[in-house]
Amino acid sequence: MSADLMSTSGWHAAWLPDEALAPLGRRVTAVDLTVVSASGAGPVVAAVVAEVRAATERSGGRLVLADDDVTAADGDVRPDLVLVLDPDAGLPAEGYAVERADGATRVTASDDRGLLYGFFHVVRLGEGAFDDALAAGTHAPAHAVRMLDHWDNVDVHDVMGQVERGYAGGSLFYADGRLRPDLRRVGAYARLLAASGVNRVAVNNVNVHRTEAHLLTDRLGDVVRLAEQFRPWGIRVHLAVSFAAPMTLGGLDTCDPFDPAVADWWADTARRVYAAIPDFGGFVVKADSEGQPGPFAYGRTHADGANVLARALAPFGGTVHWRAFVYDHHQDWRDRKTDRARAAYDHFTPLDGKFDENVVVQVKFGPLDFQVREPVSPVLAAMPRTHLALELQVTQEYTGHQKHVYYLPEQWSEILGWEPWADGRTVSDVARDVVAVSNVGDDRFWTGHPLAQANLYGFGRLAWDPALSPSDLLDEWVGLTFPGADARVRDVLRDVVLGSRATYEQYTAPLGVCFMVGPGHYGPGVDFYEYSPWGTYHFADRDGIGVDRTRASGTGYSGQYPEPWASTYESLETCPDELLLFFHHVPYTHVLHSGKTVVQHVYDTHTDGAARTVEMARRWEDVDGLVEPALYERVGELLAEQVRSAGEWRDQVRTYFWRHSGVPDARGGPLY
Ligand code: GCW
Repeated sequence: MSADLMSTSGWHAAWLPDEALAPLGRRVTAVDLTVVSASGAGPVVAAVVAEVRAATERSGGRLVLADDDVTAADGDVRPDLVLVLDPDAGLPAEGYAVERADGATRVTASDDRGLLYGFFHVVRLGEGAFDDALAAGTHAPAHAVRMLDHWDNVDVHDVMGQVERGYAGGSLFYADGRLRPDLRRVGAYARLLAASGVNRVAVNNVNVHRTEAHLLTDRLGDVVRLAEQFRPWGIRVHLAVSFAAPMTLGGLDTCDPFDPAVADWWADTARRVYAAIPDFGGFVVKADSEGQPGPFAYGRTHADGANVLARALAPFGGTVHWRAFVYDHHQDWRDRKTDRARAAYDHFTPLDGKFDENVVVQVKFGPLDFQVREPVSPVLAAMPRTHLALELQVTQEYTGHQKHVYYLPEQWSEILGWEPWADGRTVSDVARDVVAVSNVGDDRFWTGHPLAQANLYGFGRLAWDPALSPSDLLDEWVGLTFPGADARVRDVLRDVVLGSRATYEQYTAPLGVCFMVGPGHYGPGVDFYEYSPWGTYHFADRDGIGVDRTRASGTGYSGQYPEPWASTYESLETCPDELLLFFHHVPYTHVLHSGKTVVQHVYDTHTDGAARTVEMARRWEDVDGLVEPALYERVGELLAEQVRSAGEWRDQVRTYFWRHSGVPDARGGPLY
C-alpha cells in the first residue's frame, strides 16, 4: 500500500492516489460529447478524457469516446458510466446531474467544469457510484467563486520567507527568485484542487513586494505559464497587485484613483493581461493595510480605490477582490479607546452600495485575524448592497503552524452556518465568494503535516457545499487518501482529527481572548502582544481579564451586530461562554454558564486539553504498519511536538492566571 500512496513523481498523492480512481478505472466509461465535438470542447474536457483514459489503462477498464449515441457506438460494449456534456441540458453552471438506470451511471453537465466536477463526484463515490441504489440528484456549488489565495513570494522575503505564513516548505510556484522552470507539480496541485472543488487561485502574496509587483507587467509571462497549469482543471488565476503600481511600475507620480492617467494606466495594463490570459480572474488588493499603499493617501475612499481597478477589468469580465483588513497597526497600548475589532466595519460599511458590480469586498471571518475563537465579523451582515467574500485561512498561522492537528472544517462550518439575524439566513447566504489562504508548499506531503491535507480538501468541499458535516467530510477524505486501508486507519483518524479544534482551543487562549501567541504566532505568549502597537487583547490585572467591548461601558463593538446578537453579546447574562472575554472584562471568579468560575475553567481546560494531545499521540501508534511509513513517522513526530507545545501552553497560561488571581486550582494541578 505504501507504494500506492506515494506517486512516482516524489510527492504524496494526497486524495488522488491511483487506487482511488480504480473503481472507475476497472469499468467502461463512455464520454459523450454529442453536442460539443471533442476537439472543440477545450482543455477541461480534454483533462477529463485523459483522466478516464489513464484510470482505465491502469485498472483494466475501457474508455469509449462517442460523438453520438454511446450505447450503440461501440458494438456490444455497454458502458458502466456515461459522462455527458450537453450545453442544452439546462443544468446550473458548474453543476451536474447524476442518475443510475439500466445498469449504468449517467452524469450530465451543461458546461465543461460541470463535467469535471461530475467526474470527481464519481471518483469520490468509489464503488458506490456503480451501485443500483445510487440516488439520483443534481449538484451545483453554493458559491460560484471558491478561491485559494497564495501568500507566495517570488523572492525570499527577509522576514516572511518564500511563503508568508507558510508552514509547508517553499513555494510550489517560485524558487531562486523566479518561476520554477518545471511546473509539473503545479499541474498536479491544480488537479487536486479541482477534485476538491476550488476554481480560482491567486498566485502571489497580498503583501506585494518589489519583484512580485512585476508579475503584472514584465513578469506577466510567469502568470501565463501558471495559468496554463491551472486552466485544464477549471481554475482561473488571479493576481495580487499593489495599489501603487501606476507609480512603481508605470512611472507616474501618483496613484490617485481620480487621476485620469492612473485610470488609463490600469485600463491599459488590464488589456495587456487579458491579451495574454483571456480567462484571467482579476486582482486581489490589500490596500491601506499593514503598510501597503492605498487610496487614503489621496483622501479617497476604498470604494474610489477599488472602482478604478474594477473599471479596468470590467470589459474583460474580471473581478477585484478588495480586502477589508484595514486597521491601525500603530496603536498605543495606553490608548484604551481604539479597538482594532471595530476597524473593518467602521471603514467599510459607510461605503455599502458604492462599489462597482465587479468588486468583491473580502472580509476575514472575524474582526481580528484568524484566531481560534472570534465572533463572526459584523461586516458580513452590514453590506447588503455589496458583493462580499468570506476569507478563511487554511494555513495554520494562529492554529498551530501545521505542527498541531487542528481540523479547520470544524471551525468553518460553524462560521458558514452562523446566522447574523438568527432568522435562518447564514453567512454562506450573504457571502457570494469563499476565499482562503492556502496551506500548501513544496513539502513532500504538500501541507507539512500530512493530516493538514484534510483542511485543504475540506475547504474546497465546504465552499461547494457548506452543509457538509465535518465528520462526513473527514470520512470522505480518508476514503480517498487511504483507499482500501484497514478499518482501524479510519477509526484512528476519526479519533485524532475530530474534535481537534476544540482541543486546541482548550489549551491555548481561553474564552475568546485572542493573540496570546508568541513570536511568529506559535506557542504561548500571554503578554507578547499586550503592550505592542498591533492592539491589546486581554487587559489582565489582579482583579480580572477580558476586553470590554460593550456599548454600555466599553468600545461599543457589540453595537456593530444586528439584533439579536447586539443584545446577546452586550449582556453578561447572555454572552456565550466561549466569547465571554472577547466582549467583557470580568473578575477571575465570575461564574460561567457552565457553572465554573473563569479561573477554574482555565485551569481545567488547559489541563484536559494538553492531556488530550497525549491521548492523540498514543492513539496514532495504533496505525503503525497500516499506513505508509514516511507518513506514519511524520505525523508521529509532529504529534510529539504538539504534546510538548500543548504542555508549554498549559503551564504558562495556568500559571499566569494563578499569579494574577491568587486563586488555587480546585483540582490541585501543578502551578509554578
Ligand atoms: O494575519 C496577518 C498576517 C500577515 C498577513 C496579514 C493579512 C499577508 O500576520 O502575515 O499578511 O494578516 O492578512 O494581510
